[in-house]
Amino acid sequence: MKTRKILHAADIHLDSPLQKLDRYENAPVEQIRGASRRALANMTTLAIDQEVDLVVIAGDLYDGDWTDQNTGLAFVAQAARLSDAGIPLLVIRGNHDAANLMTSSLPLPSQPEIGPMFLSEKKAETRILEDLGIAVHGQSFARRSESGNMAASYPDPINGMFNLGMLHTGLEGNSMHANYAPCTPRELTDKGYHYWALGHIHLRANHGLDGGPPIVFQATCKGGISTKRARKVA
Ligand SMILES: [Mn+2]
Repeated sequence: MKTRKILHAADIHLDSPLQKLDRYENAPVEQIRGASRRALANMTTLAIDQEVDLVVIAGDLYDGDWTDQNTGLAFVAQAARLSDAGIPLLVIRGNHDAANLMTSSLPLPSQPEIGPMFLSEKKAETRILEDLGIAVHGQSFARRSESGNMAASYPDPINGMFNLGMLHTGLEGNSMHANYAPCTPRELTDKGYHYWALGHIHLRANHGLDGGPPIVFQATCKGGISTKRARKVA
């Protein structure tokens, strides 16, 4: 099997207002406010420098509805850099940027071979990257709260391909208050995929079971945001 490089990111929370920052005297407010944009630009540079084959963003790319178009334009600029480098990008929406929260959009670079950058919120879908032998399965949040087990309706893996699942989830199977696509590592493992690209928890961790695929949360905004905030479930 040939080696392919996939960059998995999540929870960029682009232009997050970072509330309560003014409580801290002498906080470098301007520098911190730009942190999420720098994180996105750094991620893009890394993908290009490393010549990755695919970038996936597993939800909460945006912190919420944009206050103006500049937030969207900041993403379009980075998406265009990836597109110019010939790197496909797939994104799912999380609870912060659920489909029904977002009131405007901007045209994104087209990816005729694999379809729109954002995966559907209507049902789980599969995108095939034929040349790479990769199948990406995923679904966007339709609304801020998704209390159903979204992963349960994800499509079966495709034989002979590298199957990657994208899911925004709190990964709390039996929690009473699981509003974030509850499911367990066992259920994800049983899907038969080769990698689970999760989002929602801002702490890098692999929840993969012995003998199963990696089930991974990524920490984002490295260096820009305090550990306290980074540990918060958003
Ligand atoms: Mn989230």
